[in-house]
Amino acid sequence: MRTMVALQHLQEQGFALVPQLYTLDEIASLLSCIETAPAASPNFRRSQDVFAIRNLLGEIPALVPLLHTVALQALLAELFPAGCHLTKAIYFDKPAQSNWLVAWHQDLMVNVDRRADLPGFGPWTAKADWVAVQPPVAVLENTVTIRLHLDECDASNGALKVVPGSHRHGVVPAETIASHTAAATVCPVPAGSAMLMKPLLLHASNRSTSDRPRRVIHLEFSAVELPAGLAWRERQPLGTRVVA
Ligand SMILES: O=C(O)CCC(=O)C(=O)O
Repeated sequence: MRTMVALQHLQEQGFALVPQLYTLDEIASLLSCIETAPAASPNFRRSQDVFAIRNLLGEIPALVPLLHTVALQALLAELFPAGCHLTKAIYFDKPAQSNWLVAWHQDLMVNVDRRADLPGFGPWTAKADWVAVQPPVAVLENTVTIRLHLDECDASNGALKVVPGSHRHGVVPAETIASHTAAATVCPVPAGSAMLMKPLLLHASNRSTSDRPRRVIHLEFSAVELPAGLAWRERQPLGTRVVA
């Protein structure tokens, strides 16, 4: 019932809170796994204002069994009754007093394994060995992001701000984004809880004015198979339903 209310809010507003998706013991295990991982790869980026790990599950495979709890599987089964897969995983910390702010945007790009000229796909970007592309809107509409909060998060330590319902406007031209943001709301999330989000939802976050960190595991799931010749760069079968 609790999940049904969250799913309805996700469909209508583009975001939803799922309280206590993970226990505090599970959160402690996830944090310990991240903190003890060797950090030599270029996918680890640490500065005074942000600590991020790209391709999180490729970099730290030991996180997979810790994340793939019965509660996560049950949530994914409700979100994607016919099954899904993970398409992207990032860890980021906005440390205490971080100056890192994120301007209003939608998450329009997905990471893929190569560049391929396909109808509806583009623009493309390539950085080092990473290729990203804006897929057709139907792909973005099928995607759900689960932001698992490892710390209590409120406006003071950079909680996400969102524009409710903005995911229903398709790709919003950059020059009109400002006309939507008067309706923004802040999304506080307790530790162990998750914020669900549609990638087309307009979102942003402020600098931290707090002495508390704001650590998040950001997971994207989709049921979409990309056209032949293109594959999700980080695809993992994490979302597949476990048949008893
Ligand atoms: O966590 C944040 O503060 C912003 C993250 C974000 O904008 C994103 O994941 O697209």
